[in-house]
Amino acid sequence: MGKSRIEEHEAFLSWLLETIEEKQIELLLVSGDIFDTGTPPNYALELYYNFLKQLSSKKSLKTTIITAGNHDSVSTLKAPKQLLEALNVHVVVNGDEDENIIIPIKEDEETKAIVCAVPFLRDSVIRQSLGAETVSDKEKLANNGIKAYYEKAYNNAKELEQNTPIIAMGHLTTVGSRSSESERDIYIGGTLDIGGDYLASMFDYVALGHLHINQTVGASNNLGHVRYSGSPIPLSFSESKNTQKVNVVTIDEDVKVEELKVPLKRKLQVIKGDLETIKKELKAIEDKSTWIEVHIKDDNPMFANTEIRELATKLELTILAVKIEKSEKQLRAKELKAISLDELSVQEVFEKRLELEEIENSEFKEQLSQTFNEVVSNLHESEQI
Ligand SMILES: [Mn+2]
Repeated sequence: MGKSRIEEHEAFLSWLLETIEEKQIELLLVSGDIFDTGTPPNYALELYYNFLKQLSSKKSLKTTIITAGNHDSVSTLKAPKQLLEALNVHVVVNGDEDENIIIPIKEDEETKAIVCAVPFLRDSVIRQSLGAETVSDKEKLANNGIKAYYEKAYNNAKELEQNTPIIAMGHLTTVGSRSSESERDIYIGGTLDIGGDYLASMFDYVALGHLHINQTVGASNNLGHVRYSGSPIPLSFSESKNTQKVNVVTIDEDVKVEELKVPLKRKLQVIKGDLETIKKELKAIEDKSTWIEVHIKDDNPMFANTEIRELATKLELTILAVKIEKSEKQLRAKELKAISLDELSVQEVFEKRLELEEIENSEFKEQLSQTFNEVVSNLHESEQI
Protein backbone atom coordinates (compact mmCIF):
# COMPACT_ATOMS: atom_id res chain seq x y z
CA MET A 1 0.00 0.00 0.00
CA GLY A 2 2.94 2.27 -0.66
CA LYS A 3 4.07 2.50 2.97
CA SER A 4 7.37 1.38 4.49
CA ARG A 5 7.39 -0.77 7.63
CA ILE A 6 11.02 0.05 8.44
CA GLU A 7 10.20 2.05 11.59
CA GLU A 8 8.22 -0.84 13.00
CA HIS A 9 11.01 -3.30 12.25
CA GLU A 10 13.59 -1.00 13.81
CA ALA A 11 11.47 -0.59 16.92
CA PHE A 12 11.04 -4.35 17.24
CA LEU A 13 14.74 -5.12 16.81
CA SER A 14 15.86 -2.55 19.37
CA TRP A 15 13.24 -3.83 21.82
CA LEU A 16 14.53 -7.37 21.24
CA LEU A 17 18.12 -6.29 21.91
CA GLU A 18 17.05 -4.66 25.19
CA THR A 19 15.02 -7.73 26.14
CA ILE A 20 17.96 -10.07 25.51
CA GLU A 21 20.02 -8.01 27.92
CA GLU A 22 17.29 -7.63 30.50
CA LYS A 23 16.35 -11.30 30.55
CA GLN A 24 19.96 -12.48 30.23
CA ILE A 25 19.05 -14.60 27.21
CA GLU A 26 21.68 -17.22 26.29
CA LEU A 27 20.33 -18.57 23.02
CA LEU A 28 18.32 -16.84 20.28
CA LEU A 29 16.36 -18.96 17.79
CA VAL A 30 14.71 -17.50 14.70
CA SER A 31 12.71 -20.09 12.79
CA GLY A 32 12.50 -18.72 9.34
CA ASP A 33 11.11 -16.10 7.08
CA ILE A 34 13.82 -13.62 7.90
CA PHE A 35 12.74 -11.74 4.78
CA ASP A 36 9.51 -12.03 2.84
CA THR A 37 11.17 -11.94 -0.55
CA GLY A 38 14.09 -13.72 -2.18
CA THR A 39 15.68 -10.38 -3.05
CA PRO A 40 15.33 -8.17 0.02
CA PRO A 41 16.00 -4.44 -0.47
CA ASN A 42 19.27 -3.01 0.78
CA TYR A 43 17.73 -1.26 3.77
CA ALA A 44 16.34 -4.59 4.98
CA LEU A 45 19.73 -6.30 4.63
CA GLU A 46 21.34 -3.41 6.48
CA LEU A 47 18.82 -3.74 9.31
CA TYR A 48 19.50 -7.49 9.51
CA TYR A 49 23.31 -7.18 9.62
CA ASN A 50 23.25 -4.28 12.08
CA PHE A 51 21.03 -6.31 14.36
CA LEU A 52 23.35 -9.33 14.21
CA LYS A 53 26.35 -7.12 14.90
CA GLN A 54 24.63 -5.59 17.94
CA LEU A 55 23.81 -9.08 19.22
CA SER A 56 27.53 -9.75 19.59
CA SER A 57 27.73 -7.09 22.32
CA LYS A 58 25.15 -8.91 24.47
CA LYS A 59 27.30 -10.76 27.02
CA SER A 60 24.73 -13.36 28.08
CA LEU A 61 24.02 -14.45 24.50
CA LYS A 62 26.23 -17.35 23.48
CA THR A 63 24.63 -18.49 20.28
CA THR A 64 22.13 -17.32 17.68
CA ILE A 65 20.58 -19.75 15.23
CA ILE A 66 18.76 -18.56 12.14
CA THR A 67 16.94 -20.96 9.83
CA ALA A 68 15.49 -20.19 6.41
CA GLY A 69 11.74 -20.11 5.80
CA ASN A 70 9.82 -20.64 2.58
CA HIS A 71 10.07 -16.93 1.72
CA ASP A 72 13.83 -16.76 2.19
CA SER A 73 16.25 -17.16 -0.67
CA VAL A 74 18.82 -19.83 0.09
CA SER A 75 21.61 -17.86 -1.59
CA THR A 76 20.81 -14.57 0.17
CA LEU A 77 21.02 -16.16 3.60
CA LYS A 78 23.95 -18.37 2.64
CA ALA A 79 26.31 -15.68 1.33
CA PRO A 80 27.46 -14.31 4.74
CA LYS A 81 27.21 -17.72 6.51
CA GLN A 82 30.98 -18.16 7.11
CA LEU A 83 31.40 -14.60 8.28
CA LEU A 84 28.51 -14.86 10.72
CA GLU A 85 29.97 -18.03 12.27
CA ALA A 86 32.69 -15.76 13.68
CA LEU A 87 29.95 -13.88 15.57
CA ASN A 88 28.44 -17.14 16.89
CA VAL A 89 25.53 -16.80 14.51
CA HIS A 90 24.65 -20.11 12.82
CA VAL A 91 22.66 -19.90 9.63
CA VAL A 92 20.95 -23.02 8.28
CA VAL A 93 19.61 -22.50 4.77
CA ASN A 94 18.20 -25.76 3.42
CA GLY A 95 19.25 -28.55 5.78
CA ASP A 96 20.66 -30.80 3.06
CA GLU A 97 23.38 -33.41 3.68
CA ASP A 98 26.17 -30.83 3.38
CA GLU A 99 24.78 -28.71 6.16
CA ASN A 100 25.24 -29.41 9.85
CA ILE A 101 21.91 -28.91 11.57
CA ILE A 102 22.86 -30.45 14.94
CA ILE A 103 24.22 -27.58 17.02
CA PRO A 104 25.45 -28.22 20.58
CA ILE A 105 25.17 -25.25 22.93
CA LYS A 106 28.18 -25.32 25.23
CA GLU A 107 29.28 -23.57 28.37
CA ASP A 108 32.85 -24.27 29.54
CA GLU A 109 33.09 -27.52 27.57
CA GLU A 110 29.80 -28.73 29.02
CA THR A 111 26.92 -29.27 26.61
CA LYS A 112 23.87 -27.49 28.02
CA ALA A 113 21.49 -28.28 25.17
CA ILE A 114 21.44 -29.47 21.59
CA VAL A 115 19.49 -27.68 18.86
CA CYS A 116 18.22 -29.53 15.79
CA ALA A 117 18.05 -26.50 13.49
CA VAL A 118 15.53 -27.66 10.89
CA PRO A 119 14.77 -25.01 8.24
CA PHE A 120 11.87 -25.04 5.74
CA LEU A 121 12.42 -28.39 4.01
CA ARG A 122 12.30 -28.18 0.25
CA ASP A 123 11.24 -31.09 -1.95
CA SER A 124 14.77 -32.31 -2.80
CA VAL A 125 15.81 -32.43 0.88
CA ILE A 126 12.61 -34.26 1.81
CA ARG A 127 13.36 -36.87 -0.86
CA GLN A 128 16.94 -37.17 0.42
CA SER A 129 15.67 -37.93 3.93
CA LEU A 130 13.70 -40.92 2.67
CA GLY A 131 16.82 -42.48 1.15
CA ALA A 132 15.96 -45.42 -1.08
CA GLU A 133 12.28 -45.36 -0.20
CA THR A 134 10.24 -44.03 -3.08
CA VAL A 135 6.86 -42.40 -2.59
CA SER A 136 4.82 -41.25 -5.57
CA ASP A 137 2.00 -39.53 -3.65
CA LYS A 138 3.03 -35.89 -3.01
CA GLU A 139 1.17 -35.66 0.28
CA LYS A 140 2.68 -38.86 1.65
CA LEU A 141 6.09 -37.78 0.46
CA ALA A 142 5.95 -34.57 2.48
CA ASN A 143 4.55 -36.29 5.57
CA ASN A 144 6.89 -39.28 5.61
CA GLY A 145 9.90 -37.30 4.48
CA ILE A 146 9.55 -34.56 7.10
CA LYS A 147 8.93 -37.11 9.85
CA ALA A 148 11.97 -39.14 8.78
CA TYR A 149 14.01 -35.93 8.80
CA TYR A 150 12.98 -35.02 12.37
CA GLU A 151 13.51 -38.56 13.64
CA LYS A 152 16.99 -38.71 12.14
CA ALA A 153 17.86 -35.32 13.62
CA TYR A 154 16.63 -36.45 17.03
CA ASN A 155 18.63 -39.68 16.90
CA ASN A 156 21.78 -37.84 15.85
CA ALA A 157 21.37 -35.41 18.74
CA LYS A 158 20.79 -38.28 21.19
CA GLU A 159 23.91 -40.03 19.93
CA LEU A 160 25.95 -36.93 20.59
CA GLU A 161 24.80 -36.53 24.19
CA GLN A 162 22.42 -38.74 26.15
CA ASN A 163 21.19 -36.52 28.97
CA THR A 164 20.83 -33.05 27.64
CA PRO A 165 17.70 -31.14 26.54
CA ILE A 166 17.05 -31.39 22.82
CA ILE A 167 15.41 -28.43 21.13
CA ALA A 168 14.04 -28.49 17.58
CA MET A 169 13.29 -25.71 15.16
CA GLY A 170 10.90 -25.94 12.23
CA HIS A 171 9.15 -24.00 9.50
CA LEU A 172 5.85 -25.65 8.66
CA THR A 173 2.10 -25.68 9.34
CA THR A 174 1.37 -28.25 12.00
CA VAL A 175 -1.99 -29.97 12.45
CA GLY A 176 -4.37 -28.06 14.70
CA SER A 177 -2.63 -24.70 14.35
CA ARG A 178 -4.35 -21.41 13.53
CA SER A 179 -3.44 -19.61 10.31
CA SER A 180 -4.21 -16.06 9.32
CA GLU A 181 -5.09 -14.76 5.84
CA SER A 182 -1.63 -13.78 4.73
CA GLU A 183 0.26 -17.06 4.96
CA ARG A 184 0.42 -19.50 2.10
CA ASP A 185 0.24 -23.27 2.06
CA ILE A 186 3.79 -24.39 1.64
CA TYR A 187 3.65 -28.08 0.92
CA ILE A 188 2.06 -29.45 -2.20
CA GLY A 189 -0.68 -31.85 -1.29
CA GLY A 190 -2.11 -29.65 1.43
CA THR A 191 -2.09 -30.29 5.14
CA LEU A 192 0.60 -32.31 6.86
CA ASP A 193 -0.42 -34.75 9.56
CA ILE A 194 2.45 -33.61 11.75
CA GLY A 195 1.09 -32.33 15.05
CA GLY A 196 2.37 -30.86 18.29
CA ASP A 197 2.12 -34.13 20.17
CA TYR A 198 4.23 -35.95 17.59
CA LEU A 199 7.04 -33.39 17.86
CA ALA A 200 6.70 -33.25 21.66
CA SER A 201 7.21 -37.03 21.86
CA MET A 202 10.85 -36.43 20.92
CA PHE A 203 11.91 -32.90 21.76
CA ASP A 204 11.99 -30.93 25.01
CA TYR A 205 11.02 -27.77 23.18
CA VAL A 206 10.08 -26.98 19.57
CA ALA A 207 10.42 -23.42 18.22
CA LEU A 208 8.30 -23.08 15.08
CA GLY A 209 8.05 -20.43 12.41
CA HIS A 210 5.77 -19.65 9.43
CA LEU A 211 2.43 -18.93 11.12
CA HIS A 212 1.90 -15.30 12.14
CA ILE A 213 -0.14 -15.91 15.30
CA ASN A 214 1.69 -16.69 18.55
CA GLN A 215 0.35 -20.06 19.63
CA THR A 216 0.89 -23.42 21.28
CA VAL A 217 0.25 -26.54 19.23
CA GLY A 218 -1.38 -29.66 20.69
CA ALA A 219 -1.26 -28.28 24.22
CA SER A 220 -3.06 -31.15 25.95
CA ASN A 221 -0.24 -33.69 26.14
CA ASN A 222 2.92 -31.75 25.61
CA LEU A 223 2.50 -29.05 28.29
CA GLY A 224 2.71 -26.33 25.68
CA HIS A 225 6.25 -26.94 24.53
CA VAL A 226 5.60 -26.88 20.80
CA ARG A 227 5.09 -23.26 19.94
CA TYR A 228 5.01 -20.61 17.25
CA SER A 229 6.37 -17.23 18.29
CA GLY A 230 4.37 -15.52 15.53
CA SER A 231 5.39 -12.48 13.52
CA PRO A 232 6.91 -9.49 15.34
CA ILE A 233 4.52 -7.01 13.70
CA PRO A 234 1.01 -7.46 12.28
CA LEU A 235 1.51 -8.28 8.60
CA SER A 236 -1.92 -7.35 7.28
CA PHE A 237 -5.09 -5.60 8.41
CA SER A 238 -6.60 -9.03 9.03
CA GLU A 239 -3.97 -9.46 11.75
CA SER A 240 -4.68 -6.13 13.43
CA LYS A 241 -6.34 -7.78 16.42
CA ASN A 242 -3.45 -10.20 17.12
CA THR A 243 -1.00 -9.51 19.92
CA GLN A 244 2.60 -9.95 18.79
CA LYS A 245 4.81 -11.89 21.17
CA VAL A 246 8.16 -13.62 21.57
CA ASN A 247 8.55 -16.75 23.67
CA VAL A 248 11.14 -16.74 26.45
CA VAL A 249 11.94 -20.35 27.31
CA THR A 250 13.70 -21.55 30.46
CA ILE A 251 14.92 -25.14 30.51
CA ASP A 252 15.96 -26.46 33.91
CA GLU A 253 14.46 -29.53 35.51
CA ASP A 254 11.40 -28.73 33.46
CA VAL A 255 10.49 -26.30 30.68
CA LYS A 256 8.93 -22.92 31.42
CA VAL A 257 7.68 -20.51 28.79
CA GLU A 258 6.96 -16.84 29.22
CA GLU A 259 5.11 -15.07 26.40
CA LEU A 260 6.47 -11.54 26.15
CA LYS A 261 4.31 -8.94 24.43
CA VAL A 262 6.08 -6.95 21.73
CA PRO A 263 5.30 -3.24 22.13
CA LEU A 264 3.23 -2.05 19.18
CA LYS A 265 4.95 0.75 17.29
CA ARG A 266 2.11 1.37 14.90
CA LYS A 267 -1.48 0.31 15.28
CA LEU A 268 -3.43 -1.11 12.35
CA GLN A 269 -7.17 -0.65 12.66
CA VAL A 270 -10.14 -1.89 10.65
CA ILE A 271 -13.35 0.17 10.83
CA LYS A 272 -16.62 -1.24 9.51
CA GLY A 273 -20.12 0.14 9.19
CA ASP A 274 -22.33 2.80 7.66
CA LEU A 275 -21.27 6.42 7.24
CA GLU A 276 -22.34 7.53 10.72
CA THR A 277 -20.63 4.62 12.50
CA ILE A 278 -17.38 5.13 10.60
CA LYS A 279 -17.39 8.88 11.26
CA LYS A 280 -17.87 8.26 14.98
CA GLU A 281 -15.04 5.72 15.11
CA LEU A 282 -12.66 7.93 13.13
CA LYS A 283 -13.26 10.76 15.59
CA ALA A 284 -12.47 8.42 18.49
CA ILE A 285 -8.97 7.55 17.19
CA GLU A 286 -6.39 9.32 19.35
CA ASP A 287 -3.15 7.87 17.96
CA LYS A 288 -2.61 9.76 14.69
CA SER A 289 0.04 7.28 13.52
CA THR A 290 -2.61 4.54 13.21
CA TRP A 291 -3.04 3.05 9.75
CA ILE A 292 -6.69 2.52 8.91
CA GLU A 293 -8.67 0.26 6.60
CA VAL A 294 -12.33 1.18 6.14
CA HIS A 295 -15.12 -1.19 5.11
CA ILE A 296 -18.12 0.87 4.03
CA LYS A 297 -21.50 -0.79 4.36
CA ASP A 298 -23.83 2.04 3.44
CA ASP A 299 -26.78 2.54 1.08
CA ASN A 300 -24.89 5.36 -0.57
CA PRO A 301 -21.28 4.14 -0.55
CA MET A 302 -19.87 6.69 -3.02
CA PHE A 303 -21.14 9.60 -0.97
CA ALA A 304 -19.91 7.90 2.23
CA ASN A 305 -16.46 7.36 0.68
CA THR A 306 -16.06 11.07 -0.12
CA GLU A 307 -17.30 12.13 3.33
CA ILE A 308 -14.99 9.68 5.10
CA ARG A 309 -11.91 10.75 3.16
CA GLU A 310 -12.63 14.41 3.82
CA LEU A 311 -13.08 13.75 7.52
CA ALA A 312 -9.83 11.75 7.66
CA THR A 313 -7.92 14.63 6.07
CA LYS A 314 -9.44 17.04 8.56
CA LEU A 315 -8.53 14.78 11.49
CA GLU A 316 -5.02 14.12 10.04
CA LEU A 317 -5.64 10.38 9.92
CA THR A 318 -4.18 7.95 7.38
CA ILE A 319 -6.64 5.70 5.58
CA LEU A 320 -4.73 3.12 3.52
CA ALA A 321 -7.65 1.32 1.95
CA VAL A 322 -11.39 1.66 1.52
CA LYS A 323 -13.44 -1.44 0.78
CA ILE A 324 -17.07 -1.19 -0.20
CA GLU A 325 -19.39 -3.90 1.07
CA LYS A 326 -23.00 -4.28 0.01
CA SER A 327 -25.53 -3.03 2.56
CA GLU A 328 -28.52 -5.20 3.53
CA LYS A 329 -30.77 -3.08 1.36
CA GLN A 330 -28.51 -3.41 -1.66
CA LEU A 331 -28.20 -7.15 -1.12
CA ARG A 332 -31.98 -7.54 -1.08
CA ALA A 333 -32.35 -5.36 -4.16
CA LYS A 334 -29.82 -7.56 -5.92
CA GLU A 335 -31.71 -10.66 -4.92
CA LEU A 336 -34.84 -9.19 -6.42
CA LYS A 337 -33.06 -8.45 -9.67
CA ALA A 338 -31.95 -12.05 -9.91
CA ILE A 339 -35.56 -13.24 -10.11
CA SER A 340 -37.14 -12.87 -13.50
CA LEU A 341 -40.24 -10.67 -13.52
CA ASP A 342 -42.08 -13.41 -15.36
CA GLU A 343 -41.90 -15.59 -12.26
CA LEU A 344 -43.65 -13.02 -10.08
CA SER A 345 -47.21 -11.83 -9.91
CA VAL A 346 -47.85 -8.08 -9.99
CA GLN A 347 -48.72 -8.19 -6.29
CA GLU A 348 -45.49 -10.04 -5.43
CA VAL A 349 -43.41 -7.40 -7.15
CA PHE A 350 -45.14 -4.73 -5.08
CA GLU A 351 -44.61 -6.70 -1.84
CA LYS A 352 -40.90 -7.02 -2.55
CA ARG A 353 -40.63 -3.34 -3.31
CA LEU A 354 -42.43 -2.59 -0.06
CA GLU A 355 -39.95 -4.69 1.92
CA LEU A 356 -37.15 -2.33 0.90
CA GLU A 357 -38.92 0.57 2.55
CA GLU A 358 -38.45 -0.78 6.07
CA ILE A 359 -41.90 0.39 7.17
CA GLU A 360 -42.36 -0.39 10.86
CA ASN A 361 -46.11 0.25 11.04
CA SER A 362 -47.68 -3.00 9.82
CA GLU A 363 -51.18 -1.51 9.54
CA PHE A 364 -49.92 1.15 7.19
CA LYS A 365 -48.11 -1.53 5.21
CA GLU A 366 -51.33 -3.49 4.98
CA GLN A 367 -53.22 -0.41 3.78
CA LEU A 368 -50.65 0.23 1.06
CA SER A 369 -50.97 -3.34 -0.19
CA GLN A 370 -54.74 -3.13 -0.22
CA THR A 371 -54.74 0.18 -2.07
CA PHE A 372 -52.31 -1.24 -4.61
CA ASN A 373 -54.46 -4.32 -5.10
CA GLU A 374 -57.51 -2.14 -5.63
CA VAL A 375 -55.74 -0.13 -8.29
CA VAL A 376 -54.63 -3.32 -10.02
CA SER A 377 -58.10 -4.84 -10.00
CA ASN A 378 -59.59 -1.55 -11.28
CA LEU A 379 -57.14 -1.69 -14.16
CA HIS A 380 -58.09 -5.28 -14.95
CA GLU A 381 -61.76 -4.29 -14.97
CA SER A 382 -61.20 -1.35 -17.29
CA GLU A 383 -59.22 -3.65 -19.62
CA GLN A 384 -62.19 -5.96 -19.86
CA ILE A 385 -64.32 -3.05 -20.97
MN1 LIG B 1 6.80 -19.07 5.97
